[in-house]
Amino acid sequence: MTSNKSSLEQEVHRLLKNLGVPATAYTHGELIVRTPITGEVIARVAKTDATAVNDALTAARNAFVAWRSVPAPKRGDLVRLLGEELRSELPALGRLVTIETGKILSEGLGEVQEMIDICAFAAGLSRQLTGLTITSERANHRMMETWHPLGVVGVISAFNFPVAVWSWNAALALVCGNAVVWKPSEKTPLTALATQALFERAAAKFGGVPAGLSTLLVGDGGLGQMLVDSPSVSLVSATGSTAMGRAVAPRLAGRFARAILELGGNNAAIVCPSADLDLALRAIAFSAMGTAGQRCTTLRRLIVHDTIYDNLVARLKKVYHSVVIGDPRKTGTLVGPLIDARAFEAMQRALVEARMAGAAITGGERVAPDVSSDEAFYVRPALVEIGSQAEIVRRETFAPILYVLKYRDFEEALHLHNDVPQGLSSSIFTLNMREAERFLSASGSDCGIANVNIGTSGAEIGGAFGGEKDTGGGRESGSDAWKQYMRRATNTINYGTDLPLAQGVSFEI
Ligand code: UN1
Repeated sequence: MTSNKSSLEQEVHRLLKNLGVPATAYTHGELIVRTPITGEVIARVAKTDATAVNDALTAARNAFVAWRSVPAPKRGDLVRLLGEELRSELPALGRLVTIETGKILSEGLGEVQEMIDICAFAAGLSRQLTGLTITSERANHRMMETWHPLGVVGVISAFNFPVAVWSWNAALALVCGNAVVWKPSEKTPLTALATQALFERAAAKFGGVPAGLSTLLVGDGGLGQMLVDSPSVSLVSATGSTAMGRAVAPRLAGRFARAILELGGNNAAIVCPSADLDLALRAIAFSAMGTAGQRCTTLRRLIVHDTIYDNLVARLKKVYHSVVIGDPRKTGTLVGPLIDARAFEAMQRALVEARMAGAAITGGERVAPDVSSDEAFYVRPALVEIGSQAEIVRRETFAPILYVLKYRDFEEALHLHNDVPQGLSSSIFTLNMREAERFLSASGSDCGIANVNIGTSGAEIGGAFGGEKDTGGGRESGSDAWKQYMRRATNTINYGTDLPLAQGVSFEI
């Protein structure tokens, strides 16, 4: 049996075993997992059935009731321990991220680093869940607000950041006193199983963690729907397409549950005449081609001033021709495979549509390095010069396509920039402070993330992460995103002997 396994499958099983995942979870299940590196099957994962989902939700609710009374800094200790487990298993989990998603090794490791960082952030935060005190209009009264744990938090995550997105939500949710139920992408259940095993190790070291505090549901979108519709779940944080968000949001609203939606991006950068082009070139290359264009923050539109257009585009073409595409495990590779055949087909359809809209395209073809197969899709990132913001440019295609547009006047650039349905991340490359400040102002970029002289992708965990318009409006990770995982109580305390009423109302009995 073992001898029939491919070397990748063997490696995956070894990694999972070392990370503490029982073999029964990945050898005999009905969910077939392939690596995008070669397209071969690397695991068969057991799906969670409906009864087990209901059991997990009941256990999570009970766990929440116990966990909310544990002092927050103590809860922070659990997350600190999780961070330590992640730190000690960074190489193994990072490699598993690479094998399961196809992102290059330094990005696989970077994803786990992002998890470690958010655990550190959340552990510190556990001593800073602070509310305001507010002056009262009444004598001998005091007002304040208190932040209480919320309930069960559902996390629905996508394949491209299969574990970091869970950690942004879970680390905060746990220190805020909540239980977490996680439905990862069915394309990436292995890294989720490994992360759950590391959580359980941390929980065992902590001791006395209520059963069901953090659980994993493996399966298709039906399980996500159960989370969305369950009255036990107070908040759902969902990452994925705008179409998914449109389906989820009204159902949550219908039962007055909270939503954090992190949906599609159509991120642009404006390159101004004064830009440092060497710096801009590197930033554009990473943002547009990195992760094979499969980040929600991927740079998808470049808006270039006509005086530097020819120079910049010529330099970009060289980079697009020479970028190393191939096995993401190999040092030197910068672009790995697309996640699957559907992603490849969507990319090709978008390129056909762009060509029909009059675009000139460099790249986009399938390249066949040694690892290529019928189930492994490597493409040269596409640079698409296009005269206007045609319909195809306004849609998010989750692939490495960079549409390049020309502008003459700064107002025109800002207009093009904001004239798309999505509003996640944005950048400006300029050394002109008026342009930079205008871009960051109320009449500048309309995105949740606006950067100067860095690319659109690769945000740090310390800031709030998310975007506006069709991106869904949610904020995760740093800053005060934690407040969404708690409920706020406003308290008024009378320490006097009279009962003055607010607004001067008189009510004598
Ligand atoms: C995503 O693609 O869903 O800013 C998240 C970034 C990463 C997160 C991307 N920190 O590119």
